[in-house]
Amino acid sequence: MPTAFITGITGQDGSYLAELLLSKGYTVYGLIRRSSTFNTARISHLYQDPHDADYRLRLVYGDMTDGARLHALLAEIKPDEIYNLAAQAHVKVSFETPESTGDIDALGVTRLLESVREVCPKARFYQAGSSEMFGSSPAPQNEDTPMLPRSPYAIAKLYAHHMTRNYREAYGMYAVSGILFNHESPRRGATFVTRKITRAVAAIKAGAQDKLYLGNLDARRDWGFAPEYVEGMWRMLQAATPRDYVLATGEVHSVREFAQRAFARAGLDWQKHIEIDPRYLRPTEVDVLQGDAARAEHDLDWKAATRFEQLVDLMVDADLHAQQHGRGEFEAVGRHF
Ligand code: NAP
Ligand code: F7E
Repeated sequence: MPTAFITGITGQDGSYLAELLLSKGYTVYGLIRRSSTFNTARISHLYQDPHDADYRLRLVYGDMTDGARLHALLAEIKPDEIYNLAAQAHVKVSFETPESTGDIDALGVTRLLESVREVCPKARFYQAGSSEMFGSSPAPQNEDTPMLPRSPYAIAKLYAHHMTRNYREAYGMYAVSGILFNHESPRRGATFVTRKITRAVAAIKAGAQDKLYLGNLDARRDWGFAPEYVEGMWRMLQAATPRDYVLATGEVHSVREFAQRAFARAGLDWQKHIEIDPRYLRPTEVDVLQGDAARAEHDLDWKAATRFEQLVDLMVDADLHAQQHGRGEFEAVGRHF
């Protein structure tokens, strides 16, 4: 069975991808960072004792800023597939930390690609590209839409996107960049707007909180369900020819609409609880992202299934459940979500 190497395995997407690949029989190596607190809550339900007979989830320490370590790991593991999901993934934070965001999200990819070229050039490489790269380009956006990034995060991702293409064209490597629109789940990080809203709804419903402070309610996004998007990543690496693909639902909603639906799901009036705090505004905003995933549907038979209302409801329900049972940020979700 194949061996995969996942960077960013402790993140939302990494945890779903690890589940998917393990269920297909892969041996999965996951890169984790040393941290003074546990950062493995999203994959704790997948943990295996190294002495297990079927020990297929193997966690290894490293960092995207440490090229020597990445090189040594690839030389040792010799993976068949590499999924580069590690990133400083928060757009607003990237305005405060542009240099380290570039180091991890842009140069980190070059470190990895160089090592792949040197030690395992036949490995198939997936780069986690982002719809943020389109920035201010008019919607709907597809693979041919010009990219006009509007944040240090998006600019770093665009560098990585072009590097991935360049390694494919210059060295004939199977390297692809998935241009993924926003995808969410009960495992979404708590400071991204969807999860920030659904966690607040649960806390307000329980009487533990009264107000939710947000930034731009007019921003519009194309929100899909994360487990379906990691399936798309896998399909990109199984195709006969390496190509870059957009993954999106094609449906667009505002932050306001997300909040309205989320509060209503819990029987609450959003207008009584939401206040605007300018600290959550971005120096340059991306107003509307709406993807056209026709190429992925045609070539990969991939199509987003979960619609906006279902997504909001399942995220609210998971956070209400977690709140009621006094569970931690990701404990309530386990294998189910
Ligand atoms: P996430 O939940 O924020 O996870 C990010 C992962 O990267 C975590 O495992 C994190 O480790 C790891 N990481 C951060 N800095 C690192 C470093 N210096 N070295 C090694 N690992 C590092 O993000 P996500 O939502 O799963 O997104 C996965 C990828 O897809 C990211 O590259 C993101 O930019 C991209 N993307 C996401 C979306 C989306 O809507 N979710 C859309 C388009 C593209 P810790 O747990 O230790 O922090
Ligand atoms: O913001 C607005 C904010 O932080 C969505 C990442 O996964 O998707 C994500 O980036 C919108 C923006 O995600 C708050 O201004 C309002 O317009 O949830 P977000 P994002 O910036 O779209 C892309 C595709 C990625 O690649 C990224 O890695 O919501 N907004 N009020 C707010 N956003 C946040 N975070 N917090 C607020 O209070």
